[in-house]
Amino acid sequence: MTDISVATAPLDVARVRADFPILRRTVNGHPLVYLDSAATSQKPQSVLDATDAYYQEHNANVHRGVHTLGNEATDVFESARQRVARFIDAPAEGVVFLRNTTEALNLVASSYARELLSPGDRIVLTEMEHHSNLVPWQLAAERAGLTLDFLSVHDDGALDLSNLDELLAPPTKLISLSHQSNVLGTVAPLRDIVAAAHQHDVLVCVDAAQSVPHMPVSVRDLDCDFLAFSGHKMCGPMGAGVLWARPELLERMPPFLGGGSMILRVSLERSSWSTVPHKFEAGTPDVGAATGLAAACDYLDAIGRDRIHTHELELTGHLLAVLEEVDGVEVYGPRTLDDRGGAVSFNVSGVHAHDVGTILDREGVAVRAGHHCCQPLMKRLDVAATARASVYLYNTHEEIDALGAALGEVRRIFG
Ligand code: 7TS
Repeated sequence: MTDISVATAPLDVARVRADFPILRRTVNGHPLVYLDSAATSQKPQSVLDATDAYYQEHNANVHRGVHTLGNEATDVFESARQRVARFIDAPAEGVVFLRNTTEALNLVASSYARELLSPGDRIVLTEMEHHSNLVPWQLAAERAGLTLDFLSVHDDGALDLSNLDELLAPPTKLISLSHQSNVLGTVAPLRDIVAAAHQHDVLVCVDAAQSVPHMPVSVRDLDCDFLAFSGHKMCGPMGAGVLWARPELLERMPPFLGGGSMILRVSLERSSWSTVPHKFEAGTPDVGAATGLAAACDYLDAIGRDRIHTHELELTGHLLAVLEEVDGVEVYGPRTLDDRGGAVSFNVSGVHAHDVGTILDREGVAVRAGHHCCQPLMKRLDVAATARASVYLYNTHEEIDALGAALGEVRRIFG
């Protein structure tokens, strides 16, 4: 298993920051304060180097060559698969390389829900899902005659589990939910939900886009059936996403895309499929991105995910305190650190979130503003949009103070 042992010394942020070239730049005459890692993280030099080294030293297409480079590229790609599996403490044959979380969830919705479920079967989601964990299920439901139902969200941002057993009863076949909300930061009590779901023979699909980068996540421990995440949110390059699924489920699922690399035999009339997980990897994969993702796993584990998580919670506590001090700021989501991570949404009264984001940018502070691909959650919160600050291992307490000062500027401009 990967080194996710309990961290002892605090994280050395200055050393971490030195690993990220982009953090040296300025924005609008100010040092960059990057508080948008929930959208995508920045990349350390070791990840950039690993991707470069792949192209400079090994580049060839995979799974087809008899030549040396082809074999090296295949080794690099397959060892990246092993590395990612270790990172999430899961069997490697369940790791499918895709582009991102969105593609991974579409694969489950298309090849499992649409193909293997029956009309009338139910899928349960929550009110706080990213569109990536909602729209694919809507498409599958429409095409296969499935129904959707939803866990709701309490005013404090926690999931309302009071009717969980009712929702997991027949005809429910699968529940899919985010481990950590990208808007509210809420962390779902997944172990309890998985245990309850399995008692009802309901499969669990976890959208781990906002958890795998930030805390130790063990598939074996969670005991989930599907887990999706994006390499670009965990210091890896864009273009490498992961679906982990129980291999026996992947065996039963028909292919998602057809083409090269995913077949065993092809005649003009019909084809048979390659083994799992290759059956789901049609066409030339992004080997460079997979290599970078493996380097990102090394990078995060060398620091220690417990240590990263602790650092982020300290920053989040500071962030919540700073936001509370600014006049007219409303924070959405849990106020305590017990069940939350470092994505914090807020609004400044009387100021549109986009204006907040634009003024913060003038001060060099990057936050996201909008509906965060969670329009149903915006409706639940009764807001059109929010501003969102999200922290990662390279952020400092001084940067949180810089956000506070820049919000003071927002207040000054809008009186
Ligand atoms: N699920 C969650 C919980 C997410 O936060 C995101 C991206 C996705 C799925 C989709 O990830 P992708 O890599 O396939 O695009 N979230 C955000 C965000 O909060 N701001 O920009 C992207």
